Amino acid sequence: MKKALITGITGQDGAYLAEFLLGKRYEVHGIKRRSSSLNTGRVDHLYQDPHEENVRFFMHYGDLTDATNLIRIVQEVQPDEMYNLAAQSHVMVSFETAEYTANADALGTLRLLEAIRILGMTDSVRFYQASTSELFGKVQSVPQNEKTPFYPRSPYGVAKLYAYWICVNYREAYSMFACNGILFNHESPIRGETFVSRKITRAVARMKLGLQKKFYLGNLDAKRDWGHAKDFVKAMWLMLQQKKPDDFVIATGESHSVREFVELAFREIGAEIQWKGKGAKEVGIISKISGQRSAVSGQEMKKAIRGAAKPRRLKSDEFASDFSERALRAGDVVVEIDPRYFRPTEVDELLGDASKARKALGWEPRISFEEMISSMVKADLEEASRDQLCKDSGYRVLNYSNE
Ligand code: NDP
Ligand code: GDR
Repeated sequence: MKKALITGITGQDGAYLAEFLLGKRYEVHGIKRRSSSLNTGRVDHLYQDPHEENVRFFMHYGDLTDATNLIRIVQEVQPDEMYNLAAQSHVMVSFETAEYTANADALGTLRLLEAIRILGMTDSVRFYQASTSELFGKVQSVPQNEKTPFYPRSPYGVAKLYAYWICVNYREAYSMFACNGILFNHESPIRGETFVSRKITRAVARMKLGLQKKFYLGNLDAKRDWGHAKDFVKAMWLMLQQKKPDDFVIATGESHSVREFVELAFREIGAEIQWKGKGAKEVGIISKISGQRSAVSGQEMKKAIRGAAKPRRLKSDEFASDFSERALRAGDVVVEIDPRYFRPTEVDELLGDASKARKALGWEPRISFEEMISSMVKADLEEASRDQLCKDSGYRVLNYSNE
C-alpha cells in the first residue's frame, strides 16, 4: 500500500486530495496545526478511530515553521509521496504578515526538502509543491504557460517563487522526484470564507434567507481562471505518477471577472444585478428578482420554526424567497465597494494554458465555471438555512454579522 504525507490537510485542497488518495487505497497521513479552536472540519468525515482495524487515515501535529518536527514526522511516516499544500495562502493577508508568509511558504518548502535529504530519502520520495498562478502576477504574456516569465506581485507570490525554484534546484542538484504544480485559482463549497468566490456565494445565500442585507468587495474587474478544486487535486496526483518529474500549469483556459462571478451567483437565487456608479462609488443593485412565491411559503416556514409543525430539512430549490419581511427586493443595494479590499499591488488578469498537462498527464477539467458557482451557492444555502433555523428557534449562532 502506498503512503502519502499531506501538509495542509485541513485546507480546501488537502481535504479533497486526502479523499481522492483514500479512494485510491493509499494510507494517508496529514500534518495539522495545533489550534485553540477546531480546525479539522473539512476532514472530520475521513477520521477513523485509531483503535479500529485497517486504519488508513492518520493526523500528526506539526508546523512548516518547525524543522525538527517535520524531520520527525517524515521519518516516522516514511512516505512514498509528499504533497506540500500547507501555506499562508491568502494574498491580501500576506501584505500584513509578509515575514511569516515567507517563513511558512518559502522556508517551509525548503525545510521539507531538507528533511527528505537529511533522512536519506531522496531516491524514495516523490514531492509535490503547490505552486501558483500568482507567480505570473503582472503577466508578461497571455495566456500563461510553463515558459511564461514570472513577475509576482505580493509577499505571497514572492515567497512561492522561492519555493518554486528551491524545488527545481533540489530536483537538479539531488535528482529528487520533485514537481511544481502551477495551479490557477480553484474553488469549491469548502473554499475558505475570505477568498472572493466563497465570500460572494456565502453572502448571496445569506441574503436570500434574509440573514444579511449587503456585502462589500474590492476590485470587481480582476479576472481569474477559476476551476473546481476536485478537478485540480487529481492533477497533483497525476504529476507524481509520471516517469520523470516536471512542472505543469493547471488551469481551465477561461477567464472571468469578479463582477461576472457576482452576477452568476445572484442568478442562482433568481436575481439579476445591475451595476451603477464608478470606482469606489460603484454599487450592485437588484434589478429583477424572480420566484416571489415558492414551494414553502413564509407562513409555513414560520409555523415550522415555532414548533407547531415539525421542521423538515429544505431542499435547496425550496428556499422561500418571500420569507416574510426579510425577502430581497428589486432596487435593494446588495454590493458595495470597500477600498480596504484593494491590494497595494494587484494581479489584474490571469488566464492559463494547460496544454502541456492535457497532453502529458491526460488531465482536463470536468466541472464548468457555472456548475462550480451553482454548487457553491447551493451548499451555502444549506449552511445558511441551518443557521437560520437555529437562530429563529432561539439558539445562539456564532459567526453572525450584519444583523
Ligand atoms: P487553504 O488556505 O485552504 O489551506 C492551507 C492549509 O495550510 C491549511 O491546512 C492550513 O492549516 C495549513 N497551514 C497554514 N500555515 C501552516 C503552517 N505554518 N504549518 C502547517 N500548516 C499550515 O489553501 P488551499 O487548500 O486553497 O491551497 C493549498 C495550497 O495550494 C496552498 O499552498 C496554496 O498557496 C496553493 N494554491 C492554492 C490555489 C487555490 O486556488 N486554492 C491555487 C494555487 C496554489 P489551518 O487549517 O490550520 O489554517
Ligand atoms: P487570489 O484569490 O488572490 O487570486 O489568490 P482571492 O479570491 O483572494 O482574490 C481574487 C481576486 O478577487 C479580488 N477581490 C477580492 N478578493 C478577496 N479576497 N476579497 C474581496 O472582497 C475581493 N474583492 C475583489 C482580488 O483583488 C483578486 O484580484 C488565490 C489563493 O488561493 C492563492 O493561495 C492562490 O495561489 C491563488 O488564488 C491562485
